[in-house]
Amino acid sequence: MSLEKHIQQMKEEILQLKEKRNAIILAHNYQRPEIQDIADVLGDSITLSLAARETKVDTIVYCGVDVQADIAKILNPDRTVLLPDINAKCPMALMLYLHDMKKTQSSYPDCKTLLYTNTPTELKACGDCLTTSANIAEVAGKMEGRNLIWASDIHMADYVAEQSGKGVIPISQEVVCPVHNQLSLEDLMKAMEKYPNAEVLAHPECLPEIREQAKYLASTEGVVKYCKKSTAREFIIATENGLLYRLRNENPNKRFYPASDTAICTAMSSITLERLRDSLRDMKHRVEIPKEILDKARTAIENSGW
Ligand code: CIZ
Ligand code: SF4
Repeated sequence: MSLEKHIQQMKEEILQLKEKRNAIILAHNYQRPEIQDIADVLGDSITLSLAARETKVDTIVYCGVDVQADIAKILNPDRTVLLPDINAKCPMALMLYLHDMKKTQSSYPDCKTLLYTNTPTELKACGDCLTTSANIAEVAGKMEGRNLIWASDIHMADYVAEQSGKGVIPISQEVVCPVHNQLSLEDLMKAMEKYPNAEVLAHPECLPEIREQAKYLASTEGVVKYCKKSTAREFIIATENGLLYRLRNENPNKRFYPASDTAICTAMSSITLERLRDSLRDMKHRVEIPKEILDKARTAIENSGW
């Protein structure tokens, strides 16, 4: 069977199973093109979380990483939430430990704790608010106090400080997103030389020297909006390369180039059509969160005004 035929057959099976299970498919902007094509909703973690909260279907299939699928379950605990690959674990979230967070909280008892979406759920249950790169100014700005404890990426800690005007105390200096952290200035410079008219857009998880070159820093959803509105014709995108597919699809008259060919998140791309089909067929892998953790993590999300 040709590859196209195989993909077509997989998609048909998924659509039939989706109907049978009364399901919705949510896909993150970093997903593979074929997953983006079959999704009912495509977006960043906040867009997908809001869609998960609103939906009335029986089953939510979350094509993203584990800690994001957990948010869907937290916001809509009565629905079945499926993660097609049990190993789709965000490597950055795996670098965050509860004991580091608790230690920082006891050193700074007057500071509130802000967490990024991609943090383990047990940490969310012990924090005050939750943010994603799209709503940092809003969430951090509203939090009490001049200083905040920050549970996530150290490069994003700078961005939180810039956006909120507050002091930011990271729970660990070791935490980075390996995908954005390996985006080098050398690769970006090569792309800039090759495409001198292109505007550079970067995700706040990038290194400071990459962020300095960027005309605009934003979440994936922020980059999508910017490119739609901009009169520029060419863009160099410094984030996970899955986003390029959506940008090219939605802006057929503009050109998009990756800042690096190696910016691929293995956790995000581990979700394939086969795994999505198997997930709907076998109702796996169900996201289950102990009630006490779920309720506390939901309070942190509600405090954030999402
Ligand atoms: O919030 C998200 O979805 C992440 C992790 C990336 C982004 O900027 O969209
Ligand atoms: Fe985690 Fe980075 Fe992959 Fe996003 S791109 S899921 S933050 S490792």
